[in-house]
Amino acid sequence: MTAFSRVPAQPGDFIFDPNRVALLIIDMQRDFLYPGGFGESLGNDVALLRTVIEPLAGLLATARAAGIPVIHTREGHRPDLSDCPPAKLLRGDPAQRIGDPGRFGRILIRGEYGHDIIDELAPVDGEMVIDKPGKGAFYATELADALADRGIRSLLVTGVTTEVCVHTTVREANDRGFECLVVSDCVGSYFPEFQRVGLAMIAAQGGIFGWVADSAAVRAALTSAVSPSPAQ
Ligand code: C5J
Repeated sequence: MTAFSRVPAQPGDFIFDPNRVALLIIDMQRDFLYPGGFGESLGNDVALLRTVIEPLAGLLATARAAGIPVIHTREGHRPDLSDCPPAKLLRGDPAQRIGDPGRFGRILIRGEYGHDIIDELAPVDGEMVIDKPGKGAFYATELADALADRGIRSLLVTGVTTEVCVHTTVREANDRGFECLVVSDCVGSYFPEFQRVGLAMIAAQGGIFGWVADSAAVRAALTSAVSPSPAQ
């Protein structure tokens, strides 16, 4: 018989099967989070994103200890930009386009230093890394197949940025029938207002896109899911 786990959340308890849940870490890349990277060069305050690192490192450690599958994503493109639609390439600051040289290598190009995941959350053996050309992690990637292969039905969603790649991915997942819990202190935005509203939008209208809870609540549920029975 399956023992379900429960996280106190908005708009109500998030109930999941610990054998069918994964931790999804969206785009925790150097270029978005490190001082001097692409994000900062566009005038953003990376300190707002960096608040995510410590709680997410804690949640990642708990997930690894609990044996929960961990999937990392990276936003970026092939060096020849063949997977970057002109509509995306031409957007933003003309002086800093995707593929242009940046402080940490060519901006958002696979294989460049800035494109890779921050050292603090570096994937370990056995963890999947999905390279995605879009904002959503399902678009033009192997994510749907990977989740199906592992029997995953519920996602603990973390990473950056809340209103862009996290939101797009949660909406894609929701439409595909996954139950998503967005971990409030493990997602971040360069814009405090977008962070607040982005989280509110997930849980609004009875959880129109999913659930929201903080990492302490999620870690408690993951830890108790693997605690040995006191009767043994
Ligand atoms: C952005 C992302 N903000 N990972 N990417 O362009 O949210």
